[in-house]
Amino acid sequence: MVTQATQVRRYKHLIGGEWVDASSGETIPRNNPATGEMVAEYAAGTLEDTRKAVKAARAAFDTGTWSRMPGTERGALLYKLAQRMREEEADLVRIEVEEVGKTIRFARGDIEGSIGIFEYAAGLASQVHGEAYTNLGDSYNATVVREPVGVAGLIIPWNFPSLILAQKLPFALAAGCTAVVKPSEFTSGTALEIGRMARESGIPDGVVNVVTGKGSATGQVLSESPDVDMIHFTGSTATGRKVMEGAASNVKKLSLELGGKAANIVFADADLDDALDGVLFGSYFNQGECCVAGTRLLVEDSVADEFVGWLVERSRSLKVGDPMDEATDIGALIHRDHAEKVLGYVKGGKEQGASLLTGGERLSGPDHDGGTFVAPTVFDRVGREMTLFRDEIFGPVLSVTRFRTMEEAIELANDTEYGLANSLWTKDLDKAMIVSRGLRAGRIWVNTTIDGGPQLPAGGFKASGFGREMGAAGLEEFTEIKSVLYHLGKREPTFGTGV
Ligand code: TXE
Repeated sequence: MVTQATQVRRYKHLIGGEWVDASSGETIPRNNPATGEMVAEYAAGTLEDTRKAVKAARAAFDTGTWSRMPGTERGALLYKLAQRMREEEADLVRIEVEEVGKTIRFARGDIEGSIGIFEYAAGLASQVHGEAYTNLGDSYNATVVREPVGVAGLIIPWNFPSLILAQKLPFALAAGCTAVVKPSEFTSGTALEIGRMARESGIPDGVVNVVTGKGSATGQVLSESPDVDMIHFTGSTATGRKVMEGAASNVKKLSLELGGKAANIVFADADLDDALDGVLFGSYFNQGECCVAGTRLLVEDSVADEFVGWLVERSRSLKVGDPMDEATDIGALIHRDHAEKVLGYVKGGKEQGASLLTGGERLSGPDHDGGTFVAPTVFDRVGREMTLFRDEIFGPVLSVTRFRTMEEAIELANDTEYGLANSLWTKDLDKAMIVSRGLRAGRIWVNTTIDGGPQLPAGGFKASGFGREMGAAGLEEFTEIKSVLYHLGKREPTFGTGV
């Protein structure tokens, strides 16, 4: 039996410090993907609601109460917000489990990670600084300063609602920006709760606004609004393109974290136990609904048969089901249509000649009825021309491709339009360095996967987007650079000096 929720959470938008219904009066229900029961209801945002939120963020920015507050004070308020999140950690975890379908074990990791990122970004608020140049000659001094971009539109997807919010919001606030947050219409709960906690922590009204609803009615309006100075977006490459088109209206600054198709490269000389655990985690973590999921296993031919045998055995032993059960490894996919899409890729893989070794079906029975559970799936003999190798599947589907040389492994890993992340497993230091240098992706993990801390920037090469989240670079995204040149003493005249 899958654990049922306690009560339905009913939310409004958070605009200018007030809780506001959608102007249409309409709402969007959210059903727990593991049980089918309704767990939350969000305001169905409209163009009018979104404009109102932008106006509130604009006013809060233009008054300077936040942007000109000393960095140490902004940092202290952000730190206080992180502590509020810690006090309500258990509730935030439960919301993520019920709205996303992810397992409680990993939801806890997400919320703890989010709090850690808020704390890290709080420290950065007092670190924003520039440069001074005194080498321009006797008549000049110059400073290069960083200023907040202004109003930031933060568009968040459904797979890591709080973690991806944490990769954007505290960095925007630390830089001195104000924000309109647009969470996914499937998973808006934690963004609204964190918005509430921001107010309770003393962050001034209008600095954090949260408007919920469909992307076409809210996210698109944010992208097009002339009063929004920047969009920081995470989501699909297709929607990212729409955001770029919308942003062309006032040539606003953009940071886009889009799709991925990461490889896990396993060399014969690796610690194969570690690699096996990493490959399982990399492909099935968060049901495979992860932009950096290591969905393509590239394995050295000499160990491939043995390694794939273990992989299949371990995949079959994973516990798929009740996300509230501490022992569960894989929860429910986000919604029915998405599960259908994933199963469509399974069908396509079979038709294209890949060999299905395990999984490939939707699970049913007393532990799974009412939920969108898909069994962990392994395909062997996947060729680079196959859709399984090329498309972002975003489900628990792993494809196996064999290689013979290091050069071939690098070339296969790079043979994708995406470039978000890759992992490699080897005990040979030269190989680790040469391969990581050759891989065209924003994040490389050596002998680990989907790992790290808030100090490390994340983002993509190629069609995975541009701009970075986290680290000092994550803060800099939310700043503009201004150079100020000071002339000292009387200027030499420029006109009227000709003979
Ligand atoms: O994403 P969308 P969807 C990939 C993954 C998944 C696919 C589709 O492959 O199967 O995308 O998921 C908002 N203007 N990723 O359709 O549409 C939307 O409301 C502005 C990868 O759910 O990209 C949500 O808040 N915003 C990814 C956010 O964009 C718009 C994570 C993301 O939704 C909009 C999620 C518009 N016109 C899915 N339309 C990753 N990189 O982690 C929608 N949105």
